[in-house]
Amino acid sequence: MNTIFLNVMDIKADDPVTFTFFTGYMAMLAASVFFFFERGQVDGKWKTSLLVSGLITGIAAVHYYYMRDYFAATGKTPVALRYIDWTLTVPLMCLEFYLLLKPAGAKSSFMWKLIAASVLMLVAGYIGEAFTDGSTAHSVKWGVISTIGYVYILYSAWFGEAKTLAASSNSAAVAKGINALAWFVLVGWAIYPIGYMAMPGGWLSNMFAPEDVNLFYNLADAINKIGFGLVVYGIATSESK
Ligand SMILES: *C/C=C(C)/C=C/C=C(C)/C=C/C1=C(C)CCCC1(C)C
Repeated sequence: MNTIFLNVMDIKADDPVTFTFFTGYMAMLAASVFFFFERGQVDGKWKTSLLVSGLITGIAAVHYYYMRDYFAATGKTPVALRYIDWTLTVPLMCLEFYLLLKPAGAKSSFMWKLIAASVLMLVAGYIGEAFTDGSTAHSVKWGVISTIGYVYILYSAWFGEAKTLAASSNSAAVAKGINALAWFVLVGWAIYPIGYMAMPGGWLSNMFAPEDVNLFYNLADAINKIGFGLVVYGIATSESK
């Protein structure tokens, strides 16, 4: 096991992937500080949700710290670190849905179904990326299996259990917030499969360089992790007045 040394002198000004790794790291860190401090300003029942928002961006910040250096030092895509991050943060995003909908009657089985779907999505995606033989067949097979998990979460947010629970919630702020999260899952999360298709063997691989996968993932992570947290923050502050 070799230690990776990052020489900041080697960072080039015209390298957008490194740029987004550095800004991504700083944005995640700043967002965590914000959510942790603001936690003191909201009513008791919202404190766990804000804590989870801060944990999501905080876990991402630590992974970005390593991914950024890994990429700057090697020029390679940090697949393992990326998926370790997602394995922790995506289930926490499922937990956010559950915490918001618990007052409306959400059972823990609702949360576990979302988490199971997210694990299927991530394990299949990891096999697709980490064990690629460079073929389109491999990339498409695992991409399709992963999409089954994604579609389950999407369905729950737009038409399924999450939607039904939000409609029966007697809080307008919660209903609006769940709707905002559903949009993040539809639009923000859709950036990931596009990035996946840019990898060698992927459907868009002739349009992108292999390292461009990181541009999509870094952008999507900032939008989704900070965005999710801000939606939760918005609900909590409007309900704490
Ligand atoms: C904070 C990290 C988040 C919200 C990560 C979300 C990741 C996805 C929605 C990934 C989805 C994928 C597919 C739907 C198919 C191709 C493989 C993945 C894993 C990139």
